[in-house]
Amino acid sequence: MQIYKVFLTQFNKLFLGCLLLYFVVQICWLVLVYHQRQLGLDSYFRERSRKASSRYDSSRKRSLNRMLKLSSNTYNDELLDETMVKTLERENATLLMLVRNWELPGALRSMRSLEDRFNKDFHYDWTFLNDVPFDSEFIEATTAMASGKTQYALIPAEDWNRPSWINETLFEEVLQLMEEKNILYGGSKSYRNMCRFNSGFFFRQKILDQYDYYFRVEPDVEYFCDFPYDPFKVMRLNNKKYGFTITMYEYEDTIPSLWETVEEYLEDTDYQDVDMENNAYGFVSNFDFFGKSFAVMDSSSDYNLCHFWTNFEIADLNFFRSERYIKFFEHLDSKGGFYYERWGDAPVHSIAVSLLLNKDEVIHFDELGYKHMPFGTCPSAYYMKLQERCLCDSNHPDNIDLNVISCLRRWWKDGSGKYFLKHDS
Ligand SMILES: Nc1nc2c(ncn2[C@@H]2O[C@H](COP(=O)(O)OP(=O)(O)OP(=O)(O)O)[C@@H](O)[C@H]2O)c(=O)[nH]1
Ligand SMILES: *[C@@H]1O[C@H](CO)[C@@H](O)[C@H](O)[C@H]1NC(C)=O
Ligand SMILES: *[C@@H]1O[C@H](CO)[C@@H](O)[C@H](O)[C@H]1NC(C)=O
Ligand SMILES: [Mg+2]
Repeated sequence: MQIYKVFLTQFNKLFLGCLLLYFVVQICWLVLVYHQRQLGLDSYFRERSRKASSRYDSSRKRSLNRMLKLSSNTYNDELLDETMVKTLERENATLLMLVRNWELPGALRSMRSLEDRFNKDFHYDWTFLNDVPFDSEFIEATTAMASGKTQYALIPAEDWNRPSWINETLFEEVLQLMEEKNILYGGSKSYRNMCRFNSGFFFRQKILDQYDYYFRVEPDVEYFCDFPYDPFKVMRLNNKKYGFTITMYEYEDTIPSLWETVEEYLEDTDYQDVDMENNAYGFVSNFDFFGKSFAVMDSSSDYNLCHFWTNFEIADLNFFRSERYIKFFEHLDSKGGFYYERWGDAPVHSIAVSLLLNKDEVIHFDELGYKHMPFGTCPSAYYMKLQERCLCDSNHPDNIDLNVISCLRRWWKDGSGKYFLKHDS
């Protein structure tokens, strides 16, 4: 009996010992396997990480690798050809800023950005316009900031002020009404002068007679990337008359009767100046759904409210100087809508461009990142952004291009658009 008990406890001990040993071995095994796997994963990720971090070396060392093919979201690869890139010979052109003295800090910021990104290599003239004389501080600081010649001109009062035939009683009523309706700049008199000036008079300033092209610059804008080319040269060599970077819908409240005035102009002139076959009429008049997004703006006219954002504008002065543009402007001006409503130069330029030009004479500068509060555009081509030292995020919500309020996809479709969209639908 005794022996039997001893045997049993001994057996139990042995059994428990074995069990313990088994578990210990098992755990060690698991730890070992897990550790091995970790080691494997670590080296896997280390390798991945090493690859990723050296993946773009070739484009970083861009001076060693000029032949690199840039991926681009442009639809005209020739723009990035060597001949178009950085030929330093200047075109007949000026950088142009309408600006007030007190906007000096913003003017300097814009100048610094454009000089760094483009003009430091070219030294194009800067032309400044103002409805009052520029003060010496403004002249001194902007001249110091410019890499090219600077010149300053005073706008003649008759090109700036409200014409005497505007009904002052009606005008004051309208101002108050629009102010109450909280329409952007609805209560501002000077803003209206500015819009009318930019629509019908800037290109008639004597100081611009000596140029063919201008590049409009506003205070407090930013250019996100190095310019891969001289846009003026691109314009001339490709026979472009108007260039833009951002396009979007306009607030209808500012232009209730603009479109009917345009239609009246078309009838009055018997469509003689417009080539409905080849112009971009569809860009401003099509309402069809496009892609997944809807037009966010409701329009009560046949104008879909699309316009080029004119705070950025590179264009041929001869287009605006042309008889047909002047006729178009005078017709609009005679209705008083610049004052009785608040017609902006953006819809006015855009409608004129879409009617009077061939759509292939308009260029979307796809590669030029640009920001004017509150919107910007950033090239989506990854390698191009590296190459052109872009400081922007194409996936950021501020990037307007694929936003519902942008008209860019309409431009691709109804303007001189993306090739595959024009031909595959
Ligand atoms: N000389 C002068 N320039 C003006 C006047 N009003 C506007 N400008 C300029 O005209 C351009 C457009 O005016 P902005 O005030 O920028 O108008 P906006 O771009 O529609 O609106 P924000 O930039 O959002 O204020 C800018 O270059 C201004 O400096 C003015 O009364 N006199
Ligand atoms: C000016 O507008 C007011 C208000 O609409 C109107 O009563 C007046 O007759 C107009 N004057 C002229 C000369 O048209
Ligand atoms: C530049 O363009 C203007 C306006 O078209 C013209 O008068 C002038 O002669 C041109 N200058 C040069 C150097 O071609
Ligand atoms: Mg502005």
